[in-house]
Amino acid sequence: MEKCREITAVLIGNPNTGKTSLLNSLTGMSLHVGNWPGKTVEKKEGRICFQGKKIKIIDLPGTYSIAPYSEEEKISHIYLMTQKPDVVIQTIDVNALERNLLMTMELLALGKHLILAFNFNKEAKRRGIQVNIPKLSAELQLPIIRIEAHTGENIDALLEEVVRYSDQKKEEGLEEKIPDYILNLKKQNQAYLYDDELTHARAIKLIQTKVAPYYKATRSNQKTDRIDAFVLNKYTAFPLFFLVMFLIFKTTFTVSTPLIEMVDGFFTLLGKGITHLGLPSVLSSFLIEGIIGGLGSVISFAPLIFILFFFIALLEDSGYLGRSVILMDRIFHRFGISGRSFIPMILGFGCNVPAIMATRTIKAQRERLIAIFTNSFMSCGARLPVYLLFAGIFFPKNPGAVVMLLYATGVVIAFVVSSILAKLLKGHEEETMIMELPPYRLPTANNVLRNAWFHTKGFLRKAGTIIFGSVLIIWVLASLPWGVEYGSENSLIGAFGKTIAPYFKPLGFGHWTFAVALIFGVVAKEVIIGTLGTLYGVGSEALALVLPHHLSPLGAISFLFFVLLYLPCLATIAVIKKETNSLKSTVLQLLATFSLAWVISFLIYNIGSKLGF
Ligand SMILES: Nc1nc2c(ncn2[C@@H]2O[C@H](COP(=O)(O)OP(=O)(O)OP(=O)(O)O)[C@@H](O)[C@H]2O)c(=O)[nH]1
Ligand SMILES: [Mg+2]
Repeated sequence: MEKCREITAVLIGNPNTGKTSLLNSLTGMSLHVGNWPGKTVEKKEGRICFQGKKIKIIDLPGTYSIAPYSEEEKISHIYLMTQKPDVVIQTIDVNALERNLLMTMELLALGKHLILAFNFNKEAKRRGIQVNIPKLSAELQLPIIRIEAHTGENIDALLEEVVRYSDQKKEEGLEEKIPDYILNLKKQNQAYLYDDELTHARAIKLIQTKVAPYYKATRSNQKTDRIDAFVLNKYTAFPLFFLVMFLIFKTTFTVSTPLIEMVDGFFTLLGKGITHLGLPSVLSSFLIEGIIGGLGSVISFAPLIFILFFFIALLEDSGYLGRSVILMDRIFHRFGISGRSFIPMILGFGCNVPAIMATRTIKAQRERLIAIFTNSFMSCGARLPVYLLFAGIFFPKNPGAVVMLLYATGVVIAFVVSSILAKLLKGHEEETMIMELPPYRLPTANNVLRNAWFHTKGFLRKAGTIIFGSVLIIWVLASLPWGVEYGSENSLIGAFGKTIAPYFKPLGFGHWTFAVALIFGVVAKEVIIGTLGTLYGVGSEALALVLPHHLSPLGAISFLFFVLLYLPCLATIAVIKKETNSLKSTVLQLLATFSLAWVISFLIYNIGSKLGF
């Protein structure tokens, strides 16, 4: 038994020091990595085999101290206090050695078996930072391994150390090995190091004296300072920010449109090919309307998803997203919102699920609730295909402008609702913004592509599972009762749609197919396209011919605003429930967003009609 015992190694360290990158390199996983503090908000683990030993590696959210402040830091705190991993690997950013080592002291005081993984060595070297590793290692009485977490350089040496350490521990029964200097510190105060300011101050002093002789920093980070002088400048910061956002969306459309058309064309051809096969009509209807119509029209948007996430990863990895929080805090503060809500907002452009989880870094509960509540107004990637499809059909001259308008409206509504909620939910928990500015780094192709592919894969998987399932149900309901004309008003789904459709009539999209699409769209927003594709036929070409019969351009705009606002998808609803831990506030949120969507679409359609659009 003893032989197969698994070694547990846990990764801990300050935020943004490369823990998740290290886990990804070690295990080949694709967990979320980005250049801003607070990405990992959950405990994650991976397993590997090394030198015939099984090693379980656990990634924890980054934290500056073992004392818990926010939700995600609690996870690390609880883990350290309750679990006994064989080895603790602390990732350390050599560029901020002293601050990082402060946590080393806390870990030592807890009696953890510690290995230090020094990361960002190349960057430190460029900045003229020198550390005498052997001497420092001897002084701290701890093994230190230099690594490059995201390329995986030297991780074998780290693993060897892990194995050696855990073997040694077994042999010597090394329990609770606490160095004398920490014991002295502890003697002065029985409590944990972080509990008391005086001890904390002593710990800082101690670290400084321990590190100082072996550490030399000649230059500050001039490159980052120079870029910041422009990027965070009072005058240039905001125009630059909007320019960046504009370019991202513009490029996403321009690059993805021909690719989407290519995939779409392929499915159209496939559909035509199947028609010529002369299959039994049920089978050919299933293949053409169900699979290709429903699924194909969704899958053709895969290039869009890839490119969108490619850019979001670029924003994250370069360090721009991280510091734009500071920038946004200036505006947000005026509305009574924390600048920390900004990262979840931008992540919401990708997908609301991880975005809502990212609100865990917001410490004040009230602000966190507001951020969760308004996140679904940030238009996620799944809604984008719906916009593009409709905008392409109804506003072929300027689809980009329509899409931008939708995104902008989402952001404005998120703002207005946040500030109203901030006034309503009065509280004194105002959070002071202290956030470390990450340095600028050249994004690595590896990470950016991995990130984009990870999400595209997720999109395709979703297409293969929930979207496929929904489309299948729709196809069956559109074919029943047997003998009825496929997808007609007399089919089951037609009858179902027609009972709900009147509620949407005042909004300008009273045809039953839209009602059905919206209902099923709650499963996942892409299903809106899948439904229309299944009911009307293959590809955007076919939809371009049919949809204008049932919808005016104004109705289309009203429909798109409704899609933007009405209800989050099931996965998002589940995560809202989980994160707020309150059924009441989840239901309240759903009712509120639905009513808001209805009112806004109503106003758009009716005012628009009056104005003669
Ligand atoms: N140049 C360089 N960049 C790295 C290295 N390791 C990680 N990074 C980058 O540093 C950033 C932070 O990496 P993560 O792995 O997400 O850091 P983390 O410690 O998990 O951060 P939290 O989850 O927020 O605590 C990312 O942009 C990585 O691409 C490295 O060895 N060299
Ligand atoms: Mg992480």
